[in-house]
Amino acid sequence: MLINRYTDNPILTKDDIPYQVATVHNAGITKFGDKYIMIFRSHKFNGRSILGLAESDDGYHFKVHDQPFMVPATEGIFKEYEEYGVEDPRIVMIDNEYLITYSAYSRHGVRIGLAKTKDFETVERFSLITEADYRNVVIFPEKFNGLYARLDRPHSEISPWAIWISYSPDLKYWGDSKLIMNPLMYHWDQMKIGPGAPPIKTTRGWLNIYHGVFPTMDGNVYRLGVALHDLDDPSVVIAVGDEWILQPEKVYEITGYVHNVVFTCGAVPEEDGSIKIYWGGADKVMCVGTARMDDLVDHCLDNPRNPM
Ligand code: BMA
Repeated sequence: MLINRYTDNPILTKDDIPYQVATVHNAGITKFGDKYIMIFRSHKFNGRSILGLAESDDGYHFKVHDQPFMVPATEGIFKEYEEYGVEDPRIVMIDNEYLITYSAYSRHGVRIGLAKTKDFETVERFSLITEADYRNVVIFPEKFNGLYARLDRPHSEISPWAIWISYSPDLKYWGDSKLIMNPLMYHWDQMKIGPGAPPIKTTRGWLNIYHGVFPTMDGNVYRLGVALHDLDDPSVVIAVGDEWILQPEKVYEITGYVHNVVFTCGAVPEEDGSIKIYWGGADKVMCVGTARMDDLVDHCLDNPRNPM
C-alpha cells in the first residue's frame, strides 16, 4: 500500500461546517507558519459551489471558519465568469504570496481564476488566467528561467483532457504551451487525466499527483496516479507510474454526492520524507492519507508507462 489512509477519515464533513452546505471536498492545502490551511469546496443547496477555509495544528483535526472564504464574485469581470460557482482550489506559495487557482463556472464554460492572499484573511482576485474549457490548473512553487510554470488541463474534442504545461513572466499572460502527458487507452486513466496537487519537489524530480478517469457501465471512476517531472525542465516527464496509487475503496469514497471518486487538490510534504495527501471522497467529504515521497518516486521509476 503506497498510501495509508488516516484511520479517522473522513476528517471533514458537512456537519463540521457552521453554515449550510451539502458537501465538503476537493480542498487545496498548504502550510502557513505552524498551521495547515485548507480551502475546501462545498456545494450549496442550489447545487453551486463556494469555498470555505479550515485550519489545523496537526493536519488531521481542522477547525472551520465561520464564514465562507470565497463565494462567486459580485462585481467586475469575475462576476460574469463565476455565476455558477467557484470550485476545486489549489494553493501554492511563491515569492511570499499564496496563489489560489480555482475553477470559475458560468454559462460561458469553466475557466481558471487566480487569487492571491498573504494571510488567508483577505483574498484578492488577480486574473482569469485561461479561457474556457479548462479545469485543474496547478502552479509550480518555483520559477524556471525566470518564468512561472503551470500544469494545464484544457479540453478539446480532438485531444481530450490531457496535461499541458504553460509559462508566464507575470502570472497574467501565459504561453509557450505544450502537451506533455496523455491518457492511455484501456488503462485506468484512459478517459481523462488532470493535475491534482501542485507539484512537490523531491531530489529526483517534481512529483505530480494527478487524477485519472476510467469510464464504466456504472459511471466514471476517479483514481489518483503519480508522474515525475524533470527538476530543471518540468515539461520533461521522466516517468509516469503505470498503476494507480489510490482508488475509491472506503464507503465514503464509493458513495456520496458522486460515487466512486477520489480527487486531490493538494498534498503537504513533511520534513521526515513523508507526505500528507488530501482528497475528496465521493465529492462529499475530505480525507487524508500519508505516503513516503521516496515510494512515490520509485513507483514512477520502477514500472513506468509511456507519458504520451
Ligand atoms: C470533475 C470535477 C471534480 C469532481 C469530479 C468527480 O469533472 O467536477 O470537481 O470531483 O468531476 O465528480
